[in-house]
Parts: sequence; structure tokens; C-alpha cells
Amino acid sequence: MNSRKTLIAIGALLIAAVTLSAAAFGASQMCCMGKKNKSEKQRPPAEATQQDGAQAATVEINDKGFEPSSLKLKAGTPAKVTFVRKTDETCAKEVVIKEYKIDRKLPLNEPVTVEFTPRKGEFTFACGMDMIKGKLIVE
Ligand SMILES: [Cu+2]
Repeated sequence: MNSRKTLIAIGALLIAAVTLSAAAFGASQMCCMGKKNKSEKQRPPAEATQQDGAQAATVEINDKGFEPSSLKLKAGTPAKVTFVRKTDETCAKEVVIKEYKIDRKLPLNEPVTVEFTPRKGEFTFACGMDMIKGKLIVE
């Protein structure tokens, strides 16, 4: 009799545990989706143009900062990213991509192309003082 009661008790506990963790999991899923939607609303990343085994994209520097502020690239494909500074009202007079040892001056209205082969991950491109930033999303 006693052992049977114990079994029932254990069974009830298990069911409660499963229900609780399922609820917690559901909640965390909801939370992540909320965050995702928010960041998607901000601005979707721009895609690079794929051509002849290479990829190219242009980023403008204007009074809003880098535009696009995030750029999607393919891993392992040589990339040419051209930066054009369109305003003097910015501190982004150079562009730095630390992970790829890129540090280039950006003369006004003069396109500057940086070349590198991106590897998978997320990288930051920034002004010389690391204040104005953009993101490379490499997949
Ligand atoms: Cu700056």
C-alpha cells in the first residue's frame, strides 16, 4: 500500500515538473521572439551583391552615421566594401575594422574600397574613435 502511494506521489511530482518547465520554456521563447521582432523593426541588414565569386557592397557615411548600419556578407567569399563619406559633419573620417586589421582614411566624397575575406561571425566597423559603429553579419 505504502509503496503504491509513493509511486503516485512521484508521478504527480513528475507531471508538475514537466508542466512547469514547459511553461518556463514557452515564456522564454516568447521573450526571445519579442526581442527579435524589435531588432528587425530597427533596420534589416543590407545584403552584398554576389558576382563572379566575389561580393560587393557600399556603405555611405552621412549625418546619421553609417548607412546601412549593418551589412550581411557571405563567409569565405572575397568582399569589397566601399565606404563613401558624404558629410564633414561626422567624426567618421576613417573606418576601422579591427578584426581584419583595416584602418583607412575616408576623404570627403571619395570612395574607399576595403578588401578582405570575411569569416563567419559578427564584426564591427567603426570610426577611428570607436563611437560611430556599424555591423558586419557574416554567414
Ligand atoms: Cu568618431
